Amino acid sequence: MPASRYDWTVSEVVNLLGLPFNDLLYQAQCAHREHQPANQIQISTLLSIKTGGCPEDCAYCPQSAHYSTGLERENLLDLDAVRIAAQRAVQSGASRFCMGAAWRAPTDQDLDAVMRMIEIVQDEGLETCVTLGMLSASQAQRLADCGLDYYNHNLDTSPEFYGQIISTRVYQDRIDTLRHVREAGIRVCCGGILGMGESRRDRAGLLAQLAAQDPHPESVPINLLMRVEGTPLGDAANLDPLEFVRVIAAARITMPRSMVRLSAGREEMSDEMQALCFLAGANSVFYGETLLTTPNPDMHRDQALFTRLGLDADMGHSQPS
Ligand code: SAM
Ligand code: DTB
Ligand code: SF4
Repeated sequence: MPASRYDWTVSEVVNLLGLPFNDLLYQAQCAHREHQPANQIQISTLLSIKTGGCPEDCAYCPQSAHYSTGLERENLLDLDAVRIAAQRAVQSGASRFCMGAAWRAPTDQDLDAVMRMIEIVQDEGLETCVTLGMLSASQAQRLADCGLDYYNHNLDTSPEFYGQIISTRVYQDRIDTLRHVREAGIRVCCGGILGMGESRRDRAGLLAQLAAQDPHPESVPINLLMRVEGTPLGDAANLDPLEFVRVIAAARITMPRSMVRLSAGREEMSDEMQALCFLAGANSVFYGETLLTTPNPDMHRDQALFTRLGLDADMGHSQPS
């Protein structure tokens, strides 16, 4: 088994993305079968524990206080609401429960509250993941001590395109948070967003940054932009669906041992496009009718898709008869 590489150059990834589609998918499928179970997908659910009113200006985000998106701002959820959502996630067959907060960075007090939520989710037997914004080394250590399994923090795009999307924090802040999380011994969930008007080279640049992390992030969420009216990217141009599939394939080839998650944007994808993404090496999805604030496919549609594709989605009750 070849060792994982951490030295992918942007040009090499551009070349991968430019391969004839069949050659690229063949290479990705070979990497997938060498390093991953061929027909299994992992299921995560999301819960927004603190919605809206975020001080950051991420141009894609409906939760930024800089834009009028009509989203109702909510305070931190109470513990009962978290317990009920976690129990629902168990019933739906999810293995991981990810809680997201619209913060630039949590205060130490915020962290106390989130740690109680993590314990509740652990009690339901789920893997835990949180995404709370930037973390200091000591905050990451506190989360590790409470047994958090994963921290999600995305690089979002290439270092070159980043400045056109976010001005309130820099790329290096993200790299620093990822280092704090890794050094605390928490597994890393880190990916990005496609369809924000970036070039192919930017998409390659994002993958090269992700694949430069040693070890690679255990989970790599690839989001297709959810265009939300009122955000600067509310009317971004469509991304060619086959280009999205190419990026999934290149993620699989460059990070063969990672879980590659088909994340935001599945609502707009046809079943056939999702099938191509699974063929290209995606082996995880967000499941449940909402992401954080925007819609996700109906659970029955997803179950039917997994059944049609013979994917073992670890959902107990949804296997084909
Ligand atoms: N506030 C924290 C932060 O940004 O680090 C955590 C929550 S934030 C909503 C988590 C991630 O969701 C972002 O990094 C971004 O990649 C993704 N995201 C947000 N809005 C999105 C959209 N409209 N379409 C696709 N992905 C989006
Ligand atoms: C990730 O990469 N995608 C998820 C999760 N990590 C936190 C969030 C997607 C959010 C899409 C926009 C929304 O629903 O507000
Ligand atoms: Fe805030 Fe996160 Fe949205 Fe950026 S992505 S505006 S940090 S909630």
